[in-house]
Amino acid sequence: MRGKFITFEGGEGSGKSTHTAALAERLRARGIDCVLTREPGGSAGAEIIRHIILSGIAKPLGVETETILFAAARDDHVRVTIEPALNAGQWVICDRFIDSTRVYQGALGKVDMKLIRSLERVTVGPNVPDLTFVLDVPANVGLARAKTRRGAAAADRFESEAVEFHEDLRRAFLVLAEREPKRIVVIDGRAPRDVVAERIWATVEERLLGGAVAAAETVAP
Ligand code: T5A
Repeated sequence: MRGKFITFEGGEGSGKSTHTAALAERLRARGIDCVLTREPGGSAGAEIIRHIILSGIAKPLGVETETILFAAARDDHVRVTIEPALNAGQWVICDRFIDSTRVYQGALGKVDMKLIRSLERVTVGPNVPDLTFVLDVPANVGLARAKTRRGAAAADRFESEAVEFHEDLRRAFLVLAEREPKRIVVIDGRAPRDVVAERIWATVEERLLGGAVAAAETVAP
């Protein structure tokens, strides 16, 4: 049986890396084989493109070119990592995916959504996420967390944008969630880590495991 595909979205420092890893660990503990991956990146070719984009060297080429670079990275990632895993019955947990392009390049970058949707059709095809979490935190909270985590390292291409840009990002993710409530679930990322993790797990149980894990845990000795 084909595996499930779960993506995590949200602003900088909203907790995506923390919670993709926590969910993968929890699924593995329940005997579900899963692949933990991220965008941009997640395959050898896509990691090279990640470096080009996040270093900022492609910024002078314009936002359309950056969008095409994200799409090229996604194409490699889907073909090499995501699709084979799903076809082999593994679950795939991905830190950022199509909604990041729709928000960063589409809503904020003003790239024509027709171009973005066309690129999605080519790169993603049928591999649309079964479930997407948007971790919602105020921009100042996320940026402060991201800054603490990176220590003395320089902010990347998008982290170094103004705080207003990050507030606009937050709103744009919430708009997407309103448009696709069947796929996208918003989680308040300000809550303590274990509370956020429990809310995510409860949603995965309800939406993708049909409550089966909860029932099994109730009867276990
Ligand atoms: N991008 C990406 C596009 O523009 N278009 C696209 O199509 C795609 C795919 C990727 C950049 O590329 C852009 C968006 C991004 O700007 P990245 O380096 O992968 O950049 O960085 P981000 O995805 O933004 O991830 P970050 O690493 O900044 O943040 P995370 O993963 O959301 O946060 P995380 O888990 O590392 O947590 C940050 C800190 O907060 C703590 C953690 O321990 C960590 O120290 N934390 C909490 N603290 C308190 N309470 C909680 N609940 C906490 N949860 C985590």
